[in-house]
Amino acid sequence: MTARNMFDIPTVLTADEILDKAFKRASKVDISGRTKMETVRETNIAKIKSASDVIVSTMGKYVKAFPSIERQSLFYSELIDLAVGTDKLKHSLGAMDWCRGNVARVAKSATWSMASASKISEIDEARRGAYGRMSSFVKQVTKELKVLSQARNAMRKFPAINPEQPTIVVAGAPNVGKSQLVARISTAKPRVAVYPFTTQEISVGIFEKKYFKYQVIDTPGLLDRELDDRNPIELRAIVALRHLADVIVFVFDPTETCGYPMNDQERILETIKREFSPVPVVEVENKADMLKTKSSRVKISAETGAGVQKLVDSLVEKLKVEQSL
Ligand SMILES: Nc1nc2c(ncn2[C@@H]2O[C@H](COP(=O)(O)OP(=O)(O)OP(=O)(O)O)[C@@H](O)[C@H]2O)c(=O)[nH]1
Ligand SMILES: [Mg+2]
Repeated sequence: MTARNMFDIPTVLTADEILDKAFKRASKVDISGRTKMETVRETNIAKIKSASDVIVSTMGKYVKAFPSIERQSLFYSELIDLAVGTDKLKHSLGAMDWCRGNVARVAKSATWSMASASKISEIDEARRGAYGRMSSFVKQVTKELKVLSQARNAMRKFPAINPEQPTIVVAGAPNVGKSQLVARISTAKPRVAVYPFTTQEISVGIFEKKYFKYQVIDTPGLLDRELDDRNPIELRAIVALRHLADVIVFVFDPTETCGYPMNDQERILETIKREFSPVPVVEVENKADMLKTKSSRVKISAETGAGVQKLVDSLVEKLKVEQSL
C-alpha cells in the first residue's frame, strides 16, 4: 500500500513570504497608456490588484484546504485536537478570512483614490499607503499562519485509515516490541529501536488473509498512569484504541529489558481493559526467544517470528466472530 496523505494541504507560507510573493508579482506589472498619467494610473491600479489577489487567493487556498473539523470522523478530529487544538485551528482559519477581507478592502479604496487622482504623486502615495496597510494586515496574522503551518505538518503524518477494514490495534508499554510485531505482520515499516518512545505517531499497515484485508495499527508506548496525566504522544495511542480497534493486541515484555517491570505492564493492561471494554484484548508475551514464562498468554518473538503466524490466525478468527456479531 502506498502511503497516501489523508489531508492534502499546501505548504503554508510565512507572513513575510506571502508579502514577498505579492509585491514581487506586483512589481512586474507594467501597463502602457496613451499618456504618462494614464500609464502611471493604469499600472498602479493593476499593481494593487495583483498584490491583493496574491494575498487573498493564498489565504483563501488555506481556508479551503483545511478540512472542516466538524465533518471529520471522531478519530481524525481528536488527532487534530491533540496536534493543534481545535479552537486554535478554527481561530487561525478565521484570521485568514479577516485578513483577506481587509486586504481586499484596502485594494478597493486605493483603486478609488488612484482613479480620481489628478497628480502622479497622489497615485504613488496611494500605492505606498495601500502596500503599507496590506503589509500590516498580513503581519497581524503571523502567529496564525505559523499555527496553520504546524497543523499542516502534523496532519500530513496522519495515517490513512480505511473505516471499512477490520482493525487490530497493537498497544503496550514503551520498548516492548510493538513496532517489530507490526512490521512483521503487515505492510507497515515503523522504526524499531532499543530505546523507549521510538514510535511517536500512529502508523498503519495491512495484511491479507483469505481474500480479506486487515488493518494493523502501531501506537506509541503507554505508561502506567491515568488518562488525565497522559502526554500528547500517549494520547495518540488512546485515540486509536478508542476509535479504531476491533481487537486490541496488548504486548508484554516479560524480560523487562524494555525498562518497565511486569507489575507496571499489568496495570497498563488493566487500565486498557477498563477504558476500552468491550473491545476484546489479546494478551501476548513478546521476546520469547529470550524468556518464556509459564503464563497462559500467547508467546511470540517478533524478532525471530516464532509464534507470530499462530497469533495472526487467532486474530483473524476473533475478527471474524466480531464481524458476524
Ligand atoms: N530479543 C528480542 N528483542 C525484541 C523482540 N521484539 C522487539 N525486540 C527489541 O526490542 C526493542 C524495542 O522494539 P520496538 O519494536 O521498537 O518496540 P516498541 O514497543 O515499538 O517501542 P516504542 O515505539 O518505543 O514504544 C528493539 O531493540 C527490538 O529489537 C523480540 O521478539 N525478541
Ligand atoms: Mg514502536
